[in-house]
Amino acid sequence: MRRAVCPGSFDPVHHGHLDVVGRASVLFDEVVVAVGVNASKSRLFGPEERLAMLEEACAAWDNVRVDGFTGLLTTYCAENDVRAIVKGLRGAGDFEYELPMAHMNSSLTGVDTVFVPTRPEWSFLSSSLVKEVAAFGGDVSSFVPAPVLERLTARLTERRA
Ligand code: COD
Repeated sequence: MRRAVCPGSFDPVHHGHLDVVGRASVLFDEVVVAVGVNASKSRLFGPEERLAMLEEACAAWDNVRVDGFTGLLTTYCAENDVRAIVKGLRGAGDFEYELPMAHMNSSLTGVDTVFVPTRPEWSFLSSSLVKEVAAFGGDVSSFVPAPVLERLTARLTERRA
């Protein structure tokens, strides 16, 4: 069984993330979308909410499941027999950011990272931009699944109240 992990904060999940998950599901027998903590980012949604949004968004793929993790990604990979970490690369900036993490993860436990180029149509997309645009009333409906849009709108309305 070739099991891979697509890790991220997914705060919230958007179509760029999902495109990478779908392509990973073709390359590997099983894909775990692992919701972790990026200590350098502030969050809009709690872990349970991010998991719920991903479960809904990934339901159509038979070989994709969603899980949460805390601590090191490499520990999660070792404990769950994960052979590869799959990451999407939007451009040179992502490569500069991701390469040291890939080397660090490999040097810790030997787990390899597979990079896939993001689709051009999603290459500008990030959860941070989606949140910023939505917070100022911009239309982000083409960037996130409909249930995510609903939760995002509700959360931002709560925050404004
Ligand atoms: N199109 C396609 N793919 C995309 C796009 C896009 N537009 N945007 C992002 N992605 C992909 C990238 O591969 C990205 O890595 C992934 O989706 C997740 O993105 P985010 O922004 O949700 O997630 P991050 O970068 O905040 O997640 C970072 C982790 C939580 C994976 C990382 O911090 C981590 O591994 N933390 C655990 C602690 C750890 O092990 N630290 C040591 C690292 S060496």
